[in-house]
Amino acid sequence: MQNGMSLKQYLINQQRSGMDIAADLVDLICETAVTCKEITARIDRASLEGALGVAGSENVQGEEQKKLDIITNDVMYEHLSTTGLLAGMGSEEVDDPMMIPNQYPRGRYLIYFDPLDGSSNIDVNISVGTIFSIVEAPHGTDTPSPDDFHQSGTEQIAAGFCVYGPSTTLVLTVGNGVAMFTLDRSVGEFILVRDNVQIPEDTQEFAINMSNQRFWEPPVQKYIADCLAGETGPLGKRYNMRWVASMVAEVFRILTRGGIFLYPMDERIRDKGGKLRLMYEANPISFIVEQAGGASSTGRERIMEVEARALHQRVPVILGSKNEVEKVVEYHKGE
Ligand code: P6P
Repeated sequence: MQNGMSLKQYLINQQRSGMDIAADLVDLICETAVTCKEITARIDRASLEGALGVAGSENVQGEEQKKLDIITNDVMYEHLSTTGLLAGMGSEEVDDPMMIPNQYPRGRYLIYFDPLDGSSNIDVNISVGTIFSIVEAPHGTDTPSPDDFHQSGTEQIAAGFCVYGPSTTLVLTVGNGVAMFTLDRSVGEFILVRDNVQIPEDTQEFAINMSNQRFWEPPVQKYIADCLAGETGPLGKRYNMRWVASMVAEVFRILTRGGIFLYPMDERIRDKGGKLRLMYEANPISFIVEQAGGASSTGRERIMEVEARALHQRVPVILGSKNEVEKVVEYHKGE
């Protein structure tokens, strides 16, 4: 570990610098990091233990669940339930909010998570990740109602994701910038590798699933067409494209070198509100992106201000380099 700062040391320093981070929140973030360490170990062994492939079930979205979707969800629920720090949990993989078993004490936070984002990539060995978002349970309850889980993105007090790639790296914000911690497997600690991460305000790289082009709304169709027009087009510059089909991998790249990620409204899923989920994908990622100087919008409103009405609510997502996101918002104003 040498001189590397651990995750807990970073959080203690945040407290010392005057950030209002309660001791039980520090503990919850550290315990969530422990689940990420177990998940990375399960992923490493998955092909050796017959844990790849489909589970034979569907999630609330009607999406086929992978065995690792279930395994990682159970890792997080079972570990975090015992901490005495939570009043409840919401997971992409479970239809209803999850309560804390009676044999364990309860705490004052709610956590939302996508335990394995990008799991369609797991069988082909492409980066996946865990996304989490933490809010205080409303009116201090430790027996939250389903409506108590409907918290807007601005209520978040911490958010993060762990990308399981060539390295296992945790990205975290507690509302005072964004930091990155790489797992040092030799000591089993997440070690600070970057602090005060800033997304470049401009970019020439977009990430979108082009195969859906014919289903997009006109503003996104026009924006992407203008990107593809290159130097002689309306945007006057050549664009590159990336699409990993794993949001955490796209966002990690954007945090590192800039870019814009779009999963826009699609005519096929308009009745569902979009593809990506607000509570445990769009909101936590938006908190991180905004804390890194970027922007995150549905195209028509700031994602973190979208009214939360359901645990598995879905939204269009356009996020990344601030000036590029603002361009796409302007295309929507012109519609
Ligand atoms: P598509 C993964 O399933 C996910 O939720 C995001 O991580 C990713 O950006 C998107 O869906 C990929 O969608 O249509 O390319 O499979």
